[in-house]
Amino acid sequence: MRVHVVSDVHGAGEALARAADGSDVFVCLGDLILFLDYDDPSRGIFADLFGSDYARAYIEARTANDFDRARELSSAAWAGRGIADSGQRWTVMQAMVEQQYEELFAAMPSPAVLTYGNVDVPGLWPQFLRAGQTVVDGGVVEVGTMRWGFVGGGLVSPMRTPYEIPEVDFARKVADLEPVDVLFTHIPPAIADLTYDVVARRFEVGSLALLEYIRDVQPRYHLFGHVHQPLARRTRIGRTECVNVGHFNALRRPFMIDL
Ligand SMILES: [Mn+2]
Repeated sequence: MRVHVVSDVHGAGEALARAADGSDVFVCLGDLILFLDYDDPSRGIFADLFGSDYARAYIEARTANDFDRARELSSAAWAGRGIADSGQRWTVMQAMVEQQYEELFAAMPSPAVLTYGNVDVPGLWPQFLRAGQTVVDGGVVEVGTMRWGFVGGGLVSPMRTPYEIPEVDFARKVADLEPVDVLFTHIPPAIADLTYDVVARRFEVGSLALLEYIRDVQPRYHLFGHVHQPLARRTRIGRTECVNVGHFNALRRPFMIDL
């Protein structure tokens, strides 16, 4: 069975529309929204709102891991639009997120099995999902003779993305997952080679609960995304092959595997 998997779509709707071509099953591991494009500062919600010069400065601050500076820039930009409180900010942002979801779910192949990334707003998905697009977050689907498990979302981080879950809640979702043949998540297990981003030069947050699950259950594969430029694309934990399926927004092609 030929399976195509994408993750970290970040606004790449045109490529997404073709991503299932030639596959038997299509899987999307989330991060549909594009707030900031580190490779092209003219794309994304922040550039649309405040211009690409602002986006460039904001990206610089975040790349330097200077989150105080990033927050200052963001406060100043919102103040410049006369918007002070975070509720009002979210009203403006939500409209732009909805616009992106409108385009991305129109491009999203169907049938598809999906889970959320950390740069997603789960509460907005139901109004955009099409027939045949199934969302699984903390659950198992049977595909042929295989059991596939899905756990969505990210962990709390300094990036303050929209769907970050406290470690204890994420661990509960993982612990409640029955044994599976293939594990699909947005984030990697907590292994330094898999969580370190060599371009951003920082560790993203990986999950100890996933590491523990893989050691116990030993699925054939663990497929995930989240780390856009990882030190290692893959590693093995016992019998489990752990693979980062790649940054779809940059690669514009799916990860392909026969299962
Ligand atoms: Mn991402």
